Amino acid sequence: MDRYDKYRQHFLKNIRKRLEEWETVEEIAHQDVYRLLHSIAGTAAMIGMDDIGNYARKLMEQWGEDEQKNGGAKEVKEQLTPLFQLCYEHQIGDVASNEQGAKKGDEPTVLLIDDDPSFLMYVKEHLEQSGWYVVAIADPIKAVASFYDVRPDCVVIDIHMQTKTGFEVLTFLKEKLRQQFVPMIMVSIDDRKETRMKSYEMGADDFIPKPFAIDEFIVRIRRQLERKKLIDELLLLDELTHVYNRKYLKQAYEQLKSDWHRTHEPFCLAVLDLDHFKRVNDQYGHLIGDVVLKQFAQFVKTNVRARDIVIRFGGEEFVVLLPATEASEAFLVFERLREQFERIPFQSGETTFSCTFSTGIAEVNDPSKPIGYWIELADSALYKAKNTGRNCVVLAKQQETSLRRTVKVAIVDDDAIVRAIVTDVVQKMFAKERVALELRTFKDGEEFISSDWHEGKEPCLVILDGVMPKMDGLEVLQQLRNKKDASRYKIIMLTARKSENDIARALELGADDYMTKPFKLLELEAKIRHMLKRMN
Ligand code: GH3
Ligand code: MG
Repeated sequence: MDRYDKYRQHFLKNIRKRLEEWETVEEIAHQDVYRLLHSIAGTAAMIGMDDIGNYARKLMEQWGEDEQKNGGAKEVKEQLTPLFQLCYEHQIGDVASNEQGAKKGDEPTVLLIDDDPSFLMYVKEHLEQSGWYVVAIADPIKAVASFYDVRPDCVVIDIHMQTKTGFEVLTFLKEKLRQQFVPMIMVSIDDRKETRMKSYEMGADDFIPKPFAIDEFIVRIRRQLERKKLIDELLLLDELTHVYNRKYLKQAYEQLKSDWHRTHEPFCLAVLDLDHFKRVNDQYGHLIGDVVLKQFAQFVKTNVRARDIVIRFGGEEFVVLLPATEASEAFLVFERLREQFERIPFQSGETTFSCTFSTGIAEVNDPSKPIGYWIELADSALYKAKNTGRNCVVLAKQQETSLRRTVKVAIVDDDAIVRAIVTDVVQKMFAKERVALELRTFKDGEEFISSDWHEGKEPCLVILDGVMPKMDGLEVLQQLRNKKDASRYKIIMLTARKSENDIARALELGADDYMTKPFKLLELEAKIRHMLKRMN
C-alpha cells in the first residue's frame, strides 16, 4: 500500500467533517476558514496531493490572514467549492469510495475487490444496510496489500480486473490464509461453465454471475459469514473456558505485528497462571477445578478491554495480548484484576474458598522476534512472581532497551495529519538507531508547556509548529529558552510563514533549525538526524 494512503484518507475525512460542521451554521469565522486552508496547504503536498495544496495556498492569499470579519456560510462555501471538488475527485480516484467509516464493534467485515467504482459503491451501500462493515477497494494490488489491516470475514472478488485478475487475487489470499478460513466469493459477468469451474477448483466458496439481484447476493454472503463464524468458533475457541485456544496465538501475534508496523505502538504479552491450582483439584476435585478455570477465564475476559485477546495457553495458564499498551499500563491492569480476583468466593459443598493468580508481563517492542521469545520473557517474569510469594504481577526486564540511551521527541502541532506523518518518520528513523525513543505528540503549545513529560534529564528534541491556536510556536520557543536547563532542548520550527521576519525571529529566539511547510519528508529526516548527532 502506498505509505501515504492512510493519511490521505484521514486528511479527506477531516476536511469533510469540517464541512459537515459548517452545514448547520449561518456564519463562519474568517479565522476558521483561514486555519482550514492553512492546514490543507501545509499537508496536502506532503502526502502527494500537490494540486489541492496549491489551490488552498491560492485561496489563502485571496483570503488574507488578519481580517476580522466573518462571512455568511453560503458565500464561504461557494468560494471553497472548487477546492472541495478537487478533494472529492481524489477520493474517488484513489480508492473508490474508500472513506471507510470507523468499524463500530463486532460486525462482520466484507472486503469488496472490483475495479469498477460504481459497482463498488452500489454494492457497498447495500451491504452496509445489512449491518456489515464494508471495505471497497478498486485496485487489486492495494486490496492484497491491505489485507491484514482489513481483516475481512468474507472477500468478494471480481474476476476481470485490469491490473491483476481475480484469480491471482484469490490465489494470493488462499496462500496467505492457509491457517484460517475466510470465504471467498467470485463475481463475474462471464458466466461460462469453465469460469465457474475454475473458480471452484481454485478454492472459491461461491460464484455469483453479474448482474445479480442484490437481495440474493446478500443472502449468499450472509450464509458465508455464518459458516465462517461457526468454523472460527470450532477451530479457535477452547471448549472448557470459551476463550481462544493456543492455536489462535500465532495468528493474533501476526495481526499485532502488522498493526505495529503501521502504528509503532508497543503491545504487551502477559502470562497468567493460577496459584497452587493443583491443591484446588486435590482438595475439591477436578470438576470444581474446571469451574474455577472457567470462571477465571471469563473473569479475565470481561475485565480487560474488548480489543485485548485472552488465550488459554494450556492447563491453568493463560496468555493475554494487550494491543497498544505499554508495560506500565499493563501492570496496572493486572494489579487491578489480581485484587479483584482474590476476593471472588468459590463454593465446594459447604466450603467457600478463594483463588489467586500470578502474572508475568513482557512489552513487545521488536516484533521481528518470534512469539516464543516474548512468551519466554514473560514466563521468566512469571517465575519470579511465583518465587516471591505468588499472587503478584512482575514486569520482565528488557535488557536491550535499558542499555541504550533515551531521547525524548515532542511533536507539537495542531494538525493531526502533520503529527501522524512526523511521528511515522521519527519512529522509522529511531528503529534503526541505537537510541531508545520516547515520543509524545501535543495538540498545541499550551498542552506541551503545561506538561511535565519533557522535564527530566534526557535530551529532548521538539518539533514545533509555528502557527497554533492557544499558544503559538514562537511563544513555546521563548519559554523553553528561558528554562534553566534550556540546553537540553533542541528545537526545529515548522512554519508555513513565508515571511523571513518570522524565520529570523525564530532563530533569534533560539530555534536550532527551521523548515517551511510543506516540507519533504527526506528533508525532515536529514534535519532530525543532524540534530540527533548534536544531542547527548
Ligand atoms: P503454581 O502456583 O506453582 O502454579 O502451582 P500449581 O499447583 O498451580 O501448578 P502445577 O503446574 O503444579 O499444577 C497445575 C495443575 O493444573 C495440574 C493439573 O492437573 C491442573 N490442570 C491442568 N488443566 C486442567 C483442567 O483442564 N482442569 C482441571 N481441573 N485441572 C487442570
Ligand atoms: Mg499454577
